[in-house]
Amino acid sequence: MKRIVEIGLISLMFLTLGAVSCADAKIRSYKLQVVKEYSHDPMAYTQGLFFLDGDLIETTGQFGESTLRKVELETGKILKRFDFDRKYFIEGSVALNGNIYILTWTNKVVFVYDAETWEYKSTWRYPREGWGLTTDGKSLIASDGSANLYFLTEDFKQHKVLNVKMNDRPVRNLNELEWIDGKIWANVYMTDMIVIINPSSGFVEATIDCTGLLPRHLKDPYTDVLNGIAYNPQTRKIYLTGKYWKRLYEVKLVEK
Ligand SMILES: [Ca+2]
Repeated sequence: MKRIVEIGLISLMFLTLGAVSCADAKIRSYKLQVVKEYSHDPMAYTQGLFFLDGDLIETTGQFGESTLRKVELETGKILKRFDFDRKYFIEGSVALNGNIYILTWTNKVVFVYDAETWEYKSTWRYPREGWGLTTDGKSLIASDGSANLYFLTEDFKQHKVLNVKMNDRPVRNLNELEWIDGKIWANVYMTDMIVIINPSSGFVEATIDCTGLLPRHLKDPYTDVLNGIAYNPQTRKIYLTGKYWKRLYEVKLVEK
């Protein structure tokens, strides 16, 4: 009898666990509606994209091509540009509390610049590869190409690791990030998919199919993957682009 009760309890535990792990079962599917298109520098290997007080800020990667730039949205013109030493491969970036934080891919350092003047402030050691970076307004949130997101203080002390899952499976290759209305949006490297992640549970709540966003006639042999999500909280508009893309798009989500 005791054994039956135990088995019953164990079954109940599994059922409960199952119920929790299936909390992401209803994953919404979106496609894109392009609202407006803008020029984007086809020499920009986009790694970080965000708005700071209405200005579009971008960081670009590759050794010898790594930059921090302020871009005029309407024209794609580079209004301000800082070139990094060719030994650095720059990755994701974000602004928080008056600073711009910039990851490097494999250099194992993070740079901090004054958000207004771009005056250099500090370099921090960083233990892992840098990929994407965003913020919830309190923590820096970084990806490293795995299925983990790392929550960090402004002096790069890690205080939380979020495992991102979809249908109980880890979502690897999380790349450029953006915090939009309490959720984390992430490019998934080498795909046309963006996932919308619950920052508490790590569950993917929705996927966005971005297939065909950049039309074939705007592609050339250098055109690389979809990467770069920026949200302007002042206008509540969302922008997407890709590495070496000739266009940047304002988009809206449409339920599939
Ligand atoms: Ca971003």
